[in-house]
Amino acid sequence: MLSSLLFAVASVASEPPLERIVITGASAQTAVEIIKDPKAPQQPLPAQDGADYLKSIPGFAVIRKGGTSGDPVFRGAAGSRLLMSSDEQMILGGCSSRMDPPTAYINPQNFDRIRVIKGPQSILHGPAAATVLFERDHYRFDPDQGLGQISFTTASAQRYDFNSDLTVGSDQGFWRVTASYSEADDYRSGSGQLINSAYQRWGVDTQLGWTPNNDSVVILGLGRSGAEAAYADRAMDGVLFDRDSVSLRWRQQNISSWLTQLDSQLYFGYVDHIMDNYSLRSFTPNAMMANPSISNPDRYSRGFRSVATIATEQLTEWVIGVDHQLHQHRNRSSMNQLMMPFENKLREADAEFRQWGLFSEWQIALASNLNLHSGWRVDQWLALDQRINLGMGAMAQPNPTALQQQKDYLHSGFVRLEHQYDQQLWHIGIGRAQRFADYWELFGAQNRTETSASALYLKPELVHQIDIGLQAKFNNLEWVSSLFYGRTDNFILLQRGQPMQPVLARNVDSESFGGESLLRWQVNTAWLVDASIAYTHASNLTDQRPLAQQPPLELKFGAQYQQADWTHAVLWRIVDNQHRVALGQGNIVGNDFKATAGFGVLSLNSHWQLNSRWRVSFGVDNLLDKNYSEHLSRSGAMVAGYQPLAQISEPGRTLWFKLDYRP
Ligand SMILES: [Cu+2]
Repeated sequence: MLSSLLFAVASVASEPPLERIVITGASAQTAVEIIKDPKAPQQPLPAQDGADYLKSIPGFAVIRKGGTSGDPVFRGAAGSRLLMSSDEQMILGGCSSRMDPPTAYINPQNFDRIRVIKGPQSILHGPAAATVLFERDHYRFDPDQGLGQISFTTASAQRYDFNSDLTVGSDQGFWRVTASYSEADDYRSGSGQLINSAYQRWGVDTQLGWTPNNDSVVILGLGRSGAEAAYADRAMDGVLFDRDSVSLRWRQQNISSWLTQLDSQLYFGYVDHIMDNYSLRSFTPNAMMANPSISNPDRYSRGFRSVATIATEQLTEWVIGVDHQLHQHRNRSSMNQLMMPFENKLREADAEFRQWGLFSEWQIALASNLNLHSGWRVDQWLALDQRINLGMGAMAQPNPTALQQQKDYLHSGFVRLEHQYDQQLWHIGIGRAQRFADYWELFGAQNRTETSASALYLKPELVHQIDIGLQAKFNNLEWVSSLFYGRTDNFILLQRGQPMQPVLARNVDSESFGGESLLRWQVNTAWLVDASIAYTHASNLTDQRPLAQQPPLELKFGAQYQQADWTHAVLWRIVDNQHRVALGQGNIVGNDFKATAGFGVLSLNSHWQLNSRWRVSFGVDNLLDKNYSEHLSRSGAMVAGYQPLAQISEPGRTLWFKLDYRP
C-alpha cells in the first residue's frame, strides 16, 4: 500500500508512469489531491463498495458494520463531513439507521478514477472537510483506447466478483456499459469466529453519448443497482438496496475567446431500502422487537449543476457555477409484519431538504513558480420537518417541530498558495466550510436536543482549517507530506444513552490536527520500498475531553520486488491503540464504546503481467490470521446462530485471486 501512495510523487516528478502495479494505496497528485485507480488490484482486497476502496489511502478508515457498506472516515471526519460525489451527482442513502452511506451505491470498478481533495480546499462540489469524487472519463470515443476492461475476482468466504466496463462508438458518439456483480458468504475472523456479513451486490450503469462535433457532447446516463447485506452490528439486515438514476449532461467547449467551457447536468435518483429482522437471519424476539419487524424507507433526489469555465489574461482559470439539490425522504414500517404487512401501509414523508448554491473558483499565476488558488461559495439550505409524531405505536408523541422548517445561508471558501522550488512543491492553504446538518443528524434516529424532543434547529457546523503540504523528490527518494490544523464551531455531536432512548444531538466546539506522510524509495530497478504514517488528534473543547470516533495512529511499510513480468510485494500495516475516547459520544455512524488495542497485519501479493491484455494478481491478506478489530468499527449485536461479539472483528487470513483482461 505504501507503494501506491508514494507513487504519488512519481507523477509529480514528471516521469512517465511507472510500470509497477500499484496494489494498494493511491498516488498523490499533489499534497492536496490524491488519485486512485479503482480498476487496479488492491490490497487488502476491498469489498465491492466505495468505502472499502478508500480505506487503503493513508488518513482513511472505515467504520465496519458487516461485510459491506461501511462508512468511510477521513482524518476523523465521517458521514456528511465527507462530500461524496459520483459523476458529479449526490445520491444519498435511504436508511435512517445509516445502513447505506453514499458509497454503498457506488460500484468503484465502474469508475475511471477516485479523486480525494484534502481539507476545505475546494468548493466546487460543496462545503466539506474533504471531497471524494468518483469520476468517469466519457467525453469522446477514442478508438485507440480499446474496448475496455473485464475482471474476475475470487477469494476466501466464497467471494466472487465480476466486472466489465466496455465502450463502443464512432466519432458521432459512444455507448459505455459498466456492470458489476459481487457476492460473498459470512467471513471468519482470525479466531475462526463466523461474522454475520454475507452480501450480494450488482450494478449496471450506461452512458449514451452524442458527439455531433469536436466541441459538443450530450450524455444520457442510466443506472440501476441492487444489493442485500447482513449486518453484525444491529438487530436487522438490509434485504433491499435498490437504486435507479437518470442523468442528462451537456458539455460545450470553445464557445468564445473567453468562454472556454459550459458544462451542465440534470440528474434524478431514487433509492428504495428494506431492512428486517427475519429474512437473512433466524428471527428471535427481543425487548424492542417482539415480532417480525420491517422498515421500508425511500429517498428521491434531484440535482442540477451548471459550470462555466472562463479564461482571461490575468486568470489561468476561472470557474463560475450554480448547483441545486432536492431530497425527499419517506418511511413506512411494521412492528408486526405477520399481522400488519408493511405493503398495506402508505409511505409517509418525514423530511425534505432543498439546497441552492453559487460558487466561483479561480487560479492566478503570481509568478512563474507561484500560484494562487482560491474560491468561494454561498449555499442556501432548507430542511422541512414532515413528521407529525415522534416515536412509534404506544411510544408516539406529537412532534414539537412538525411542519416547521429550518433555513440558513452558508458561506465557504479557501485561499491556497502553491510554490514550486526546484524539485519541491509547497502549498499553504486556509479554508472554511460551513455545513448544514444532514438528514441523519436532524431526523435520523429520532434525535432530540437538550431542550427539544426534535433536533430540527441544530446549528450548521463551521470549520476553519489550515493545510500545509510538501511534495519533494531527491534522486530516488520521493516524499509527500500534508499537515492540518482545524477548529470547528458548532460541531454536531451525537450522544447515545440508554437503549430505546432517543439520541441527543448537541453543537459543541472542537479542534483537530494531524496529517499524513508518505515516503517512497526506489532502491534499484528491482526493489522499491515505501512507508506511510497517518495521525489525527481531535478534542471536544466544550466538554474538555477527546472528540469521539477518531482513528488511531497508523503506519504502513511496503516493499516490492520486480523481475521481468512479475512483481512481488509485502505490506505490513501497524495500528496503534486508541485510548483517547469519549464513551457514548459519536457521529451519525457510530459512537465510542471502548478504548482499543493496537495490532499489526502482514499481507503479501504477486502480479504477473502476461501481456498487454492479461494480468493475474493474487495475494494473502492477514497472512498470520491475526484476530483484531479496527478502533472505529461498530459494536457487535446478538445474532441468532452467531457467537456474541464485543466489536466486529476484521476478516482473518484471506486468499484472493484476480484476473484482468483488456479486450
Ligand atoms: Cu436500513
